[in-house]
Amino acid sequence: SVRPFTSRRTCVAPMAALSQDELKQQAAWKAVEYVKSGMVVGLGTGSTAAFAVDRIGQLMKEGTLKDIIGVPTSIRTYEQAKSLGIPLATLDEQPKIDVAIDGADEVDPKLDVVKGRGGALLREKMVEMASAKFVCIVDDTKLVEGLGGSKLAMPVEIVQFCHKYTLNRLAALPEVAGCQAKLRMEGDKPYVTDNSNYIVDLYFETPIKDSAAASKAILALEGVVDHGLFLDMVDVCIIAGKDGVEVQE
Ligand code: ABF
Repeated sequence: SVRPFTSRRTCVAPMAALSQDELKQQAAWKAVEYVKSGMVVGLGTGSTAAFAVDRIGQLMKEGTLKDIIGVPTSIRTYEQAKSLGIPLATLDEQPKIDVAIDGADEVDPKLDVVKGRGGALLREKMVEMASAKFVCIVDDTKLVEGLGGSKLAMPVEIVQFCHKYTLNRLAALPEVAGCQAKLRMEGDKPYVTDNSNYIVDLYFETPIKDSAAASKAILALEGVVDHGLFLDMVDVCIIAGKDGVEVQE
């Protein structure tokens, strides 16, 4: 189902020559304004989301935020949130999330996004689909005209069983024609996700023509668990750039 999309844009003041990390922090802190005491909060993964998790921990410590329950999207985030003293739950225990905050690898003008270069796409998608509001936070280097357009990876999580077979079938899909499919490695071994699966990274020369068709075709392959196309999922996108922080919803 397609979520309603409105185009309110808010820009806050320009920020003098901030580093990319400072921009990520600006976006993250702005996103944490959506978190209110008593909420169940989806906690994203990656360097941008980590700033949001830190901020939530800090506001809880100060007493500004109370009775927060965090639902982490990766083991990494679980450990970060635990070290900050944020009470945690799983989706089994808290199936309804008020707001989720997470980064992305690419954002297109419709606010469709590619996620999962950090390897946490499956848990991220489960948590963000369960959220009443998904707030996506990026610096403006993540903006693309079309998904796949950054020439960086679009990840697909697959089961380990006969992964070469699945990789070849992925590469042969007409919906992603022309892409290069590569098994993600960590040293000389395949990268293993938190769910004990592998990742195939798809690289595109030109943006994906029809991302909804690509999403459907990829998901229909046996052996595929999920992919990094997050379509019609973002409710609010916070983009930090040298001209300020822009909120799109
Ligand atoms: C998560 O972290 C992922 O979905 C995405 O792959 C990555 C973005 O990382 P970073 O914020 O470090 O650029 O949000």
